[in-house]
Amino acid sequence: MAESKANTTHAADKLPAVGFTEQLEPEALLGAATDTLKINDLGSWTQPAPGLYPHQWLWDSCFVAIGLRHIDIKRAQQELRSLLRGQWSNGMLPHIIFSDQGLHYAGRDAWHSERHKAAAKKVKTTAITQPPVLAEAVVRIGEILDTAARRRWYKEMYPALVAFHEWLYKERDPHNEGLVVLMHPWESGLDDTPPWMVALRKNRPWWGKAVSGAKISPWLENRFKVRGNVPLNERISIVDLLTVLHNWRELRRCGYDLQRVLHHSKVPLLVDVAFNAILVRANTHLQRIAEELGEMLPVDLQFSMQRSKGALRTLQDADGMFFPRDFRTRELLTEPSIETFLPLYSGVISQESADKLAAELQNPKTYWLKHPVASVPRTSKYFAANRYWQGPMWVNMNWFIIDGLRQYGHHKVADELLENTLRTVSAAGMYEYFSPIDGKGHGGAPFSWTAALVVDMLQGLAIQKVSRHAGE
Ligand code: 2M8
Repeated sequence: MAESKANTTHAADKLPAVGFTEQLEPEALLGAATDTLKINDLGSWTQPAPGLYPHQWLWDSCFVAIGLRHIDIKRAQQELRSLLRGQWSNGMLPHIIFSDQGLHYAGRDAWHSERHKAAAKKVKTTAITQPPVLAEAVVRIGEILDTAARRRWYKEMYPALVAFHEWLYKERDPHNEGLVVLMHPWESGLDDTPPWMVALRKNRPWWGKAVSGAKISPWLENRFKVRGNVPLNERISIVDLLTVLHNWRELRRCGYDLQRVLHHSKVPLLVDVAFNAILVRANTHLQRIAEELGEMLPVDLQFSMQRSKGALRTLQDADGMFFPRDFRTRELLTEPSIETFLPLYSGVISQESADKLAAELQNPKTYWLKHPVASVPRTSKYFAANRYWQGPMWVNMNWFIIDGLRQYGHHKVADELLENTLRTVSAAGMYEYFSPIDGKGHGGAPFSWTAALVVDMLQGLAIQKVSRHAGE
């Protein structure tokens, strides 16, 4: 207990000052967000949070670039360029590029990526990926460049994007369904979200229960440094963590090859909702980039992209909610989570589906708590207000949902969510995640994607005010 108290103070000490009031003070908030991005800037890329996440993560850097473009467009471009250092020759963009400094339990030497012939040569990386937000970040930067600079920018990023999207379909869509399959919860980015935990627990190693004994756990927790400075009850439990690590070991044994994993391991393989919804939207962006460059996307890729649009609907149940699917059994994993709302962002579901999602989103008993959106509904047995991906509000999820709501004309809810998110961060500071009940910040701090997306949302707020004013 004493440890978590001390650690909370330590994290808060590092936070750039904000108003820390319930009032939204845009200038103070912008200042704190900008300071955070500076503190976490390691030259050509940005660490998610000091201590806890000392390396470069794939989707974190994309979010960082989306915010940074408003502050320093060249540095934002650099953030994305630095991601390409890690790209494998088969097109895969790894979920982490390791720095030489700092420890993380997904340790840099344990992946044995270098044994893979396609692995990046100059940097150490993991051998799995993360949600494909890159095309979104490239286009958001493109939006504020003049035409000539945008074309140059698109031309530079286009080959890497095409290679990444081609890899996703070639490697991870073996049945040509238009949906890609994930081999590990870290690929989803929503690490210990209930559907993944349910699936993983089915593949818990025989020794899994034994290590839940109280005596061995503190040693293990220390060994893996999984929680950094964050209170223990806010992170994944040690038993679940060991199961995650066990599944990672299985992947390593199979050389991270989907076919081998399918035939030689029981590792859960999930067709994830959020990942695929993000991919569908990324495809739309990639298409737009290709058109602007006058390029033809590879034909196979075009077919896959087209298939994806309709395929997303196969993850929907009779009530209109979306769930990940077990790749082997084809059954939906009906444990509810925030993933259900990501198809709004994809932009390819029907208006009727979108309206159903918007209604569920605003349910005050489930997701729309005082500080929405809860990452797991309050009615779920997994709900824990402060445990990461099992209840807290995350700024990146809100950012996707706001965008999606606007695509389907739900501007009032989108406006409300935007203001509520900014007010929550303004009161709490630049934390990794926030209790949806009392708005307090938790996890790593100061946290980069919170800061970057706050910068982007503040722009959105300004635009919203201007257009409201014009409409009056
Ligand atoms: C969390 O994931 C890492 C492993 O990749 C961890 O739990 O240590 C997730 O929230 C993930 O989405 C995020 O990219 C990463 C860094 O912020 O942290």
